[in-house]
Amino acid sequence: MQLVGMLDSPYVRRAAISLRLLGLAFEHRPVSVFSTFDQFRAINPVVKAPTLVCEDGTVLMDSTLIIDYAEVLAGRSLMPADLMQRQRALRITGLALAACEKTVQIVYEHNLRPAEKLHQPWLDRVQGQLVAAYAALEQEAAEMPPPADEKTMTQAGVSAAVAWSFTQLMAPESIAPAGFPMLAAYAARAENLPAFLALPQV
Ligand SMILES: N[C@@H](CCC(=O)N[C@@H](CS)C(=O)NCC(=O)O)C(=O)O
Repeated sequence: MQLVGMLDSPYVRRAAISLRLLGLAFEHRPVSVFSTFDQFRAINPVVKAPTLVCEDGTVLMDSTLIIDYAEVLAGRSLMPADLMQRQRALRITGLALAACEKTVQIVYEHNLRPAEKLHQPWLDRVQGQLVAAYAALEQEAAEMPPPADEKTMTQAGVSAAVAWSFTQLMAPESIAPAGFPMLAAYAARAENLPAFLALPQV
């Protein structure tokens, strides 16, 4: 099984960390959707990271769908079974994914478009959405005990920590850590777990 994509993508990283936490063996192939577009296209013509090449050669994409497959393969889940706990985990994971998406949109607007075509009203809209996602995540983080070890790590925790680290790496001017102390502390603790240290974003 091969997981294809760079770990500076939060989607690739959450998938990679999840596979490791689930105890699944996989080969990580750090192929870029930008600098090695043709190599990526040879693996997946849609050029989306992460891409999972399954043992039978089937190509999957989208981090959430890859994690869904991995959980069935592993026979266990990083999501709680209890309905109310599941509802909360889904909310946190959704907020984290929205934060990733908004950060990616800011990065793409700055890095992929010519400077004269940068559209400030769009950036302002995305920035507002990013702040809203992190404000809600900060509220949730106030009730998330920092992970003591990997066994207590859930998908909500993985996604929230990966999102936070990604935004701090790629768009630090967008979100000042001082305004989000609980989330920053949670992510710092998560980043010290073996699975996070083994799969660094840089
Ligand atoms: N919803 C997808 C988002 C994946 C995504 O957008 N990945 C980016 C890399 S961070 C990508 O493939 N970009 C290239 C493109 O969309 O053309 C997921 O969860 O995997």
